[in-house]
This record gives sequence, structure tokens and C-alpha cells, in this order.
Amino acid sequence: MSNQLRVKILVHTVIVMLVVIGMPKILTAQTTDFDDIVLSVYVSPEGDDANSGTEERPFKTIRKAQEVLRTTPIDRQGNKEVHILTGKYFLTEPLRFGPEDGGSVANGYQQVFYEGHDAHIIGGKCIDNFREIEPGLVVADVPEAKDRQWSFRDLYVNDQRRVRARFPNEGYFRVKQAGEDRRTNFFFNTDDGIKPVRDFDQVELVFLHDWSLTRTPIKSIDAENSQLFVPIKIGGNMDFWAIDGFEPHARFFLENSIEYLDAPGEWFLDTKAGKLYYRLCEGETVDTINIIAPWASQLLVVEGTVEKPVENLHLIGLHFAHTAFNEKPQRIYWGVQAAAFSSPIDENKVADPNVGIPWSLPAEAAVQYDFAKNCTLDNCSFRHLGENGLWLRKSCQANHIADCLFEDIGANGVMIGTHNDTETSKINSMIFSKVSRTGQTLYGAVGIWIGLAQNTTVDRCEVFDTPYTGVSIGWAWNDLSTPARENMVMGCHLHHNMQILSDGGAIYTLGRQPGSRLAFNRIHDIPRNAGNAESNGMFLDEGTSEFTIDYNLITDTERSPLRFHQAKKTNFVKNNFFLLETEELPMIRYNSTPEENIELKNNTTMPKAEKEQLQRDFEETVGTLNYEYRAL
Ligand SMILES: [Ca+2]
Repeated sequence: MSNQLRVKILVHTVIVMLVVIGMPKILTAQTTDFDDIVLSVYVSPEGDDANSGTEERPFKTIRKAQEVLRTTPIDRQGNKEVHILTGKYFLTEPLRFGPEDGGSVANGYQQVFYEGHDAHIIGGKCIDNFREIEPGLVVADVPEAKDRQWSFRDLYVNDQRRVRARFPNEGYFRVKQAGEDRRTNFFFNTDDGIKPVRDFDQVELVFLHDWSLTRTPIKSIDAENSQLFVPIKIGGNMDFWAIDGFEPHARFFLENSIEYLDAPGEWFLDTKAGKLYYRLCEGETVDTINIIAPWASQLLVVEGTVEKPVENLHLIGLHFAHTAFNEKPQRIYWGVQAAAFSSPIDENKVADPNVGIPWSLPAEAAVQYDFAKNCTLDNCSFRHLGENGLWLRKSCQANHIADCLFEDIGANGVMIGTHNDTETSKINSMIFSKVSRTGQTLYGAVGIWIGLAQNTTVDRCEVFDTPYTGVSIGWAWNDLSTPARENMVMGCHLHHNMQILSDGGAIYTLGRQPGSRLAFNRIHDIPRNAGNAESNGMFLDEGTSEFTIDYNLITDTERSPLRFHQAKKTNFVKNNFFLLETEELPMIRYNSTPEENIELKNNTTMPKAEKEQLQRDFEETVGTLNYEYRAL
């Protein structure tokens, strides 16, 4: 490990220690110097697990290195490290790390480093037996996909996500009118040309609600009456999913038929015949395409226990990519919020005490931690993932994410904490990281999700190009006490959020969170979009209370910079800089929120024409912040 990295991790540890002053039990003292390495092993895709694990004779698998770290006796206190050398490491099931893989006094060593040197940990498989069957259309036999044994819904060509064959090719259709029951069928516009297709049992309807989406198979298409039917009423027993419940003419599109395979960059997996079809993009040839389809849904699972958390495990410079979407029961996904969902049959279904309706937890994440403490992820990337990216889930404490990149992810980018008021995650932080193009499959997903967590800090991160909210904090729709408190979003650059859905913001909050603060953030380019509800720079939703919102710059929001909806006492809004798009626009929209619940002080508003002045004023007050993540 380079000295530069050691210094970085040391600095992070100091930051975390500063955060935890007053909670000394959380962090054990660092008694060993980071440079004191007592065991180093090397891994290379060109290596061999029968080798000795030296740089010259590396192992082949990370699992072998893990095993050697566990079993090699060491004669004195110190640290262990694994160097993962350049190349691709294909996994069909996740690496699993437990308490014995971390460092602690009990384990006899202090810190464990897994350092990548341009190392890519990949959950997909290459498909390379394509042949061109007509100009621009290639096909490959994928025997494992026959009869849905391997059914993937993402495909990557030359390191770019491609489009599952859709209709229409761009944009959306609009519902003409909901059917009588408002839940199982609707009429479409005859001019849209929607017809039955020969493989309609593979087709998926993607239906956009204001702040979530539904994915469901279709039951039938009645071309004569321009009517489309789904097998089970959208949203099950929850009435708010009515087809015309948000807007009378909601958006939708159809996906996954060979008959929709008509544009460059589209692909279709025939799970009956076991064939993958792909329409080449301009410049691509059958010989120059490198195609990866996801197989494993997780890459790394770090799991400690209440008594023995995984401690002092440091991941550096590892690139995680190509995980699979977890197929939902009956292929039905009724999106609730932030990738939480309901579906007709799901053993994981739980009752949410806050809203009293059944819904299911989001699926697991590509890289997931439970009961982990003082662990870091530094300069890692999370790209091309089918569902959620990184999740510090149950009882994660004092972990640190720095300079990480999250992009092109099917659901949420980063998740911290859970939906429950037990096993609370605390004092986790994320700094100088970049999150974009999350929610690629589930538009209601968010860039960063912080659940019922405490003392979470998101510091100088950039979150952009998200279909819905950028950063979502809290998980209670009232102001009752929960573990959520002292969560911070500071100095972040949040922009071009809410690109598809509505009723959210660059930052979205729920519930009572004493001591929480949203400050020094620069927010811009939040459009109005389709949907019934508006979107805002920050949307402080149901139960939001005890937040301080200060020193933020919010510009280029088509609606009000801030909106409170059923917010409770008391929130402080002070020293902010708000640009108003139109003269009529209020600085704050109060939806079912008494104005006395929001205490205002010293906020500056300026009309659209004064944008540069407002930006100067902001920078003069808070200084110029460096939002860039630092690649090594
Ligand atoms: Ca198409």
C-alpha cells in the first residue's frame, strides 16, 4: 500500500474520531502503525491458488487470499494486506467476509487492507459467440437462459448499458383513460400503434406514477378497443396506485419483446429459445463488441454479529461491476419509494408501522455490510449494477466511504441504515464521492438513501443525473421519535435530479430527526417534469422536524426552492440563497404545514436575472468548496 493511501486512511480515521467525540466506546484506539505489515499476499487473474501468494507467484482468487489471511499464524501485532493485481475477477457468487476477516485486538492484528491495482470484481459473464443474421442484427446462443434459468434484464456492450427492447424507442406513451376499476386496465391512444405481440407473455409494462414506477407483465392487449390489461391490479391492496390517481394521463412504455427490437443499441433475451439478440450501434461490428450480461446479484457481503462486528477492514481501489437485478415475485414490482416496493406474493413482506400498509424491503445491494465497525471504502467504484450499489445496513458504525464513484445503477446508489428502529447504523460518513445515473431500472430509486440512521455525514459529494431524488433521509411519515437524528448533508453539489419523476427534490426528508442539518449545499437544475406534484430543491416531506437548513444555494428550480409537506415543529431555515425562477414563485411552498412550524431568518432571494450576483454572494459567505472526488 502506498504511503499516500495510508495517510488518507489515517486522516479518515481522525475525521471519524472527531465525529465520535463524546461516544468513546465506538472507536478502539489505533495502536499499530499502518506501515507495520506483518503479512502481505498477492492475487492476480494470471495467478494460481497453488502458488505461494508472493508478488512473483500470486494466487488466482481473492477467496484463496482470504483463506490464507485467516489461517497464517503471525508472531506479533501488526497489519495484513492483500494486493489484488490488475485484471478482471469474475464471480458467480459473492465474497463473504466475517469477523475473522477484519482486524482487531482479539484477532491478533489491527488492520486488514484489500488493495486493488486496477482490479475489477465482476458479477457478469461475457457472451462472445455472436453472429450477424441481418445487417446490424446479431444473435448469440445462451443455453443457460433457456426456460428462464438465467434471465437478465441489463446488458452492457463495450462498457455501456444498452436498452432492453422498448416501445416507443424514445419517451413515453400516455394513458388516454383509466379503465373502470382504475387498477387493472386502461385505454391508450389509437395512434400509438400498440398491438398484441407474438411473445406478449414476456412483455413488461413500465408505468410511471408521480414518484415511483410499476413494472408488471401484461395480460392482454385489445387492439380493437385500444385497451391494455395487466394480470393483477397495480399496487395490490394499496389504493394510491390508481392508474389515474396522480395524473389523468400517466406515462408508460412497453419493454421486452422481439417486436420492439428495432433501434440501434436495443437488445432482447428470448428466454424460451435461449437466444440473445442485439442491434449494433453505429461503429460497432460483430467482431468488436464486448458484451457482458449480469449473473450474480451480489459481489461482497461483509457480515459480523452483535458480539463480533467486522472491524478495521479497508477496501482500496476496487472496482465492482455487473450485478444482476433480483427478479421480483411474478415479475411484478409496485414501487413504493427509494426502491422499496410491494409485490403480490413476497415472503419478505413486512408491515410498516408508519403507514400501516404491507411493503417489501428493497433487495440486497451489490456490496453490503451488516455489523461492521471502523471499516473504510476508499477510491472504489460501483458501476453497471442491476439493483442497489453499496449498503451499510444493520448496525454499521463509524465506517467511512471516501472518493468512491457510483454510476449507472439500477436502483439506489448508496444506502445507509435500515427501515427499522433496531440495529441502528451510526456515525457513518461519505466524503468526496460521486453518484450519478442511479435508478436506471427503478426510477423511484435515489442516489443516496439514509434510513433510520444516526450521525450520518454526507460531505462534499456530487449527486446528479438521477430520475428522482438525489439524497433521501429518514423513513417515518410522522414526527414520532425514531433512531434517525443528527444526519448531515454538507457542502454537496446536487444537480439535475428529478429528471423523470416528480414529488421529490435534490434532497428529500421524512420524519423527526433532531440535530440534523442540511448546509452549504449547492443545488440547481431541478425541473418541474411530468406528474401531478411539483419538485423542489429540497422537499421536506411528512413529519419533517428539527432540521436546520442553512447556507444553501438553490438556483434553477422550476418550482419553489423549498417545499414542506405536513412538516412539524420546528425546522430552521436561515442564511440561505434562493433564486426564484418567476416573480410569482414563493421561496417556500407550505403544503399542509402551518407557517409557524418553520422558523425563517436572514434568507436571501433574488430574481432569475440576478443569478450571478446570488452565486457571488453565496461564495463570499461560505467560500469556494471543492466538490470533486479525488481519483488516485
Ligand atoms: Ca424499440
